[in-house]
Amino acid sequence: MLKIAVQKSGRLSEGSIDLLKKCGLKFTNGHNQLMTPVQNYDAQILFLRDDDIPHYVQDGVADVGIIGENVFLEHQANVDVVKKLGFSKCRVSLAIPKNEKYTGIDFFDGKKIATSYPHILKSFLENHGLKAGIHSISGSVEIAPGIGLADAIMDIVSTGSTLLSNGLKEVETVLVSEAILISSLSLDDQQKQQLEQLLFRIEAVLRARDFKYILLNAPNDRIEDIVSILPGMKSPTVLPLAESGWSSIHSVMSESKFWENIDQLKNLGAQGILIVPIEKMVL
Ligand code: PRT
Ligand code: ZN
Repeated sequence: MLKIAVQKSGRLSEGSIDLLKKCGLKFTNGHNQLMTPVQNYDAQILFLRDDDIPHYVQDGVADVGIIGENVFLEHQANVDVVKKLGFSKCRVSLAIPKNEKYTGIDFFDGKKIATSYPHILKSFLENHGLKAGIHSISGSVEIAPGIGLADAIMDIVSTGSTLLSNGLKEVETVLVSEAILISSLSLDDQQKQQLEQLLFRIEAVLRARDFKYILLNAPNDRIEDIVSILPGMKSPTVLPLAESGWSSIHSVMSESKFWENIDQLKNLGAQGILIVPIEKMVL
């Protein structure tokens, strides 16, 4: 039995539940529940506050969990980081009032900085040989300079609009973060095997997110040139069309690579180009 902890409600919930469901786990979403069984797998989903997950996994209340890297680094629990999951991306940054002149990192020496991440801030300051006062507050960090509580803040930034609307500017990125899968150090053999299975499925889902299935039609005398820029999983599939002299070419490539190569494909005579999402991808 594998107990999987996810955030009950917040910015990680949807991505975590979506990922587990795409891995084939069937369960009901836990709006009013703390725990739900997985109907088709020997596992339970625990719905918790994200801050509690690192220590629950360390203490064996849960066996694995999905949290932000920022929360993992702040809580310093003794757990394994198994995999970066590619969603809930953000950065933890230092910000100062927008009218202040930023003179570089020494700006923070002797200043007061408000944050919900005192450990991360402490080690950042130590690494840079800076001495600053740390005001640890649990929410609405961005209002601290405006009410005279601090000279600067360190907080999560995603689009930057919260900083902007509070008259602040981002001046240093302390770390970049995304959702990660963590696991307990004391899994039994069966749980280790289950984690391997889960990881195999997660990797198939994540790989599929980056790649697209591409279908296009091409004149037969251009197949070689087109195939040379379409990598495919092994090599592209080429099938004859009903119209003689033409073929359909099928391939798999990353979406960004596709956009880089689209003009070249068209110049080589590719027509009727279709880009289709891939559900799972196993190598
Ligand atoms: O209740 P619980 O303790 O479980 O949740 P929480 O309130 O502590 O966390 P939550 O749900 O806000 O965030 C969970 C995780 O999502 C964080 O630990 C990050 O890893 C990640 N994440 C990604 C974010 C953001 N993006 C984000 N934008 N966490 C918070 N924010 C905040 C940010 O602090 C700012 O105040 O959203 C606000 C808007 O950001 P901008 O820059 O887009 O304006
Ligand atoms: Zn939290």
